[in-house]
Amino acid sequence: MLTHPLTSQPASEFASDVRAGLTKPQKELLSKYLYDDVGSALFEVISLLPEYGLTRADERVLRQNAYEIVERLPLPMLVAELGSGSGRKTRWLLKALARRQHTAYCPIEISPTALAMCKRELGDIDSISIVGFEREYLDGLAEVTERRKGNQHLLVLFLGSTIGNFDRPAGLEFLRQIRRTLCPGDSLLLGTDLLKPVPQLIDAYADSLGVTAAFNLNLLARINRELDADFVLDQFEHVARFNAQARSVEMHLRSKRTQSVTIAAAGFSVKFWAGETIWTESSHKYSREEVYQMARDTGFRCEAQWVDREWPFAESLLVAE
Ligand code: AVJ
Repeated sequence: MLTHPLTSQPASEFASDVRAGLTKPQKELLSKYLYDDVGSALFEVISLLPEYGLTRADERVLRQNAYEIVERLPLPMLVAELGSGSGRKTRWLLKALARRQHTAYCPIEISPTALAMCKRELGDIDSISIVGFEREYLDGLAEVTERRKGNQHLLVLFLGSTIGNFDRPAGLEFLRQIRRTLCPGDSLLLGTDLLKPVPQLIDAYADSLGVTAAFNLNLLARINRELDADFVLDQFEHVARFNAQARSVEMHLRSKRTQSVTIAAAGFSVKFWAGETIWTESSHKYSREEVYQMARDTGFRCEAQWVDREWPFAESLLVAE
């Protein structure tokens, strides 16, 4: 609820997004803002936790099937990656590709820190040249397609089940937008976390060490740091819940009591009731068949799928029709 009139214009897109999100009936903050330097570092730790098998499964499927995946791709090929993160799991694919051709690899990443990390992590692979793009996904992808030479095919990597942060309609729309930037015969390697028992899903997003809680609360700390706000962190608690209808795990921050917070650099104050939550992220979970259907619905054909047995996670090769 808005309790004070606007005192100044929002200074930045972050400020205006925070204001828009916290004035909705279900308060929300966009999950992309979880990934400042602190948040990105905390996510790296999450990916090491026993309860959170997603990232390790992703890397394992890619490592174990890298040659088979690469064999299916038409050469010569230019590789773009949406949200490279640290770049660790991409290493196996690039090494397999490098045996077949000299490859230009274009990570697209809004975080300059992640981009630098990725270049450091992958810079040592022979026959790979890295050209980073500090851009939003679709803007970066449009720029990469402009660099494509005559007969080069494009391979887009969208790993880590990042698509799961979109709700289902938005995920489909995003795949359509990717498809529009591609030519027939180009491909998209899509990583999706698969449905699993609810207690296992909840543990993955409410780990016993509290790292995911810190990752979530860091969003409030970030607003304090960057927007001169006065969130008292221990007056909020991390909540992970399964939304059965959406088939997603939702993260929220729950206000422990009635309180008011001022976000000075965004020019507003906001009231919370005891128990009221801010929704900060959804991670949608899929079935193998659903990915085939999503491909068909968005102008692709799912040509092959590889699944990790330890932690159900699928890598799907979508070819643009
Ligand atoms: C990196 C977006 C796939 O949704 O599982 C991890 C982020 N959030 N723990 C996910 C995350 C909480 C993660 N993605």
